[in-house]
Amino acid sequence: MELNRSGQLVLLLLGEKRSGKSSAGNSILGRQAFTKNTTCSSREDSAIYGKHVTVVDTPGWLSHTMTPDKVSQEVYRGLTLCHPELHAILLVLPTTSVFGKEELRALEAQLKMLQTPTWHRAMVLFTHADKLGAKSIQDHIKQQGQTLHWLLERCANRYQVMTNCLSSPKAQVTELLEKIQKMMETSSSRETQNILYTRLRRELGVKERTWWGRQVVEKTLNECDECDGVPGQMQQTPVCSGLALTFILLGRRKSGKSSVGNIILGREEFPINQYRQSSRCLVGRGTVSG
Ligand SMILES: Nc1nc2c(ncn2[C@@H]2O[C@H](COP(=O)(O)OP(=O)(O)OP(=O)(O)O)[C@@H](O)[C@H]2O)c(=O)[nH]1
Ligand SMILES: [Mg+2]
Repeated sequence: MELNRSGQLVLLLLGEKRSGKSSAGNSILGRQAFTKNTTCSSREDSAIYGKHVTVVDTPGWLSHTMTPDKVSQEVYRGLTLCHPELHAILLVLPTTSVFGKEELRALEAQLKMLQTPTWHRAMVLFTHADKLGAKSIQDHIKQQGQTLHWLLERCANRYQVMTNCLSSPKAQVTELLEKIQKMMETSSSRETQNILYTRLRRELGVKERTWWGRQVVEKTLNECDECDGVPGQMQQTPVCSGLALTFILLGRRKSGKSSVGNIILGREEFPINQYRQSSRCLVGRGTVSG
């Protein structure tokens, strides 16, 4: 299996206490590398399909009571153990418990403390897959609430199931590594896009501009990744309901934004006046081709 050019893969396991992180680390590495009841972060390696795989295990946080500072510090130290480069963050969730708002808040608080872009390399790892019985993981996800759906959306719907028992299916580890490889390819093409975009801006001599006295700093997509997702904002954020699409029209004066908006919506939603320019942002909604 082709993993990455350097042939090395570094994975970080994060999650609530007793979610199955150490056991998942052992399943991935194919040996008893980590012991139960983790109090300190540690890294262990194995050769898998001829590739050097490093797993960093961390102690779990608590969602329903205050996580001790020592645990948060160890989670952060886990990140520092991910050298030369962190390739994937596995957010470990047991299929045996509900992932509600409190759990999401605790997860986001810990991710924030890491102060590193997360979502473009995050994947949900569902442990205790054996306890699903006849139920499929898709059914499990469907039965869980909006919070899990939101988390999966944040992870671009990347997830893997895992049974961490003696009889754990080897195929689950192979599938996981394949999904991580695909995720790395996608995020590296995004990074390439960012580099090209920055180079183009430089070549065109586009300077950063000041708006309302504030410097508009060019952010990479990865940095922007971190700007949203505050749990308290969940209700205020418009949720895309299946087929809804949202566009924002940006451009210089008289470039035809309002006209384009009208063409898309198929009606005169945005006033067009040859002599007066738009001075406020407007929102229009409509049904287009169903
Ligand atoms: N049946 C079953 N048990 C599991 C599975 N994964 C973990 N366990 C059990 O769940 C318990 C907790 O697993 P750990 O791997 O120690 O969980 P952890 O997240 O590392 O826990 P902390 O280090 O305390 O945060 C252990 O008793 C494991 O044997 C699984 O997929 N199936
Ligand atoms: Mg552990």
